[in-house]
Amino acid sequence: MLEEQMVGSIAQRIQQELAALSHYSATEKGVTRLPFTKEAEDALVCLEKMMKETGLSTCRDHSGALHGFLPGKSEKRFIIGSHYDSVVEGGAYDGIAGVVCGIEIARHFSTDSLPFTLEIVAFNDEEGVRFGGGFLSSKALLGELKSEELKKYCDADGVSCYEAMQRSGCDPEKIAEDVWPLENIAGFLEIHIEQGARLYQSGLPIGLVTGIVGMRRFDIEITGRADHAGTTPMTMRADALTAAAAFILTAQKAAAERAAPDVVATVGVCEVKPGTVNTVPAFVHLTLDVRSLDAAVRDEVVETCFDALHKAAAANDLAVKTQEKLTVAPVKMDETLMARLSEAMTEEDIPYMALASGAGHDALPIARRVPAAMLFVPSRDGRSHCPEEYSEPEDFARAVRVVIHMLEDWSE
Ligand code: HGY
Ligand code: MN
Ligand code: MN
Repeated sequence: MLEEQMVGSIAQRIQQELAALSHYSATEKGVTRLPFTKEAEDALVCLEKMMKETGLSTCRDHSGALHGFLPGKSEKRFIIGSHYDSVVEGGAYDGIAGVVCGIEIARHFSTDSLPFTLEIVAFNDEEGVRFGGGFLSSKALLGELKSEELKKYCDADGVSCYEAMQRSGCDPEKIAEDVWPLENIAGFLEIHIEQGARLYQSGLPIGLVTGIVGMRRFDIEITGRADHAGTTPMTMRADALTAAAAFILTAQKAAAERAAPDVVATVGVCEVKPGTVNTVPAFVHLTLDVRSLDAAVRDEVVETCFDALHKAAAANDLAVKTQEKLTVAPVKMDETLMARLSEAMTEEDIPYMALASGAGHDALPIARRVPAAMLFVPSRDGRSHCPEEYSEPEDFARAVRVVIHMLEDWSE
């Protein structure tokens, strides 16, 4: 059991470290730390230094993830981690706070004090914001990524993930060398901000995650014809934005009418070309992100969206090209790990609530392959993926305290 004073110093250190890490950003407003960029590299160097100062041996893998190891009494591994990349103008806590908490947990133990090797991981490109996929490191470590695929994912400048990896000194042809020994993993744990308002509104300091939504993400290109806005009659247009508008409104309606908080659909990107006030839109690039705890419901919403798109395209003489960038099934978290965490919270007299995650996390692909659990800390006003994102350092320290308690009590 950690004394209050110790928890206070953990909270203070976490706050200082996250403040320092938030400066590794391409934007003044919020945090922008996209994969294989200078700011990502600078953050990784800082995390590497923190790991080494905590007594961990460190190494990087070919996906750009950083690993810290504390040897234990067996070759079995217990892995704690989260991602260090961010969205554009996001917050200072999403992902990277889970890495800092992992390092704090490791700091509490010494070599050979635990029944397994403790591995702390900073995953790369969980968000998929730059190249459109997501879960790059976690899928690579699970052996679920082929280097060929990385050539298909390109950023707005047409740079593929494959090329960006090479430019930053990673070798995409070697990602298969990094695959975890899955049969040797005792468990995976991710501490993360909730990024929603349920926990914050409950007033409770910790959330025990029961499951994570399944996701499907698409890139959509609609091609019509550029024409003069003044001289082209409405009946003679091939206006790409009309089909985009039908698609966007259908996505919003198809998810909202399910009236379930886990069923969501988002068109986050809408680029119109040539994008001038007096030209009929010739081209629109959209993205679609659909989620649900129920894969069948998720798929129904996707189908409804594309039915509407193809109907509008046919009625307006438009061509449609779609690429599915991410398909990941919903998962339930591991009951045994959840029970261990629940016991630790009871013994530490920390109240908590059980809830599902509407956000995706590296635990999402991982939980399908190894026993995985997540602890949430509240996001102030439920805000995330924006500069307003904030969580209390004391809440992170409580989550660290729970995991330390669980690991100290761990007997096979
Ligand atoms: O999109 C998500 O839910 C996560 O932030 N990657
Ligand atoms: Mn995120
Ligand atoms: Mn995240």
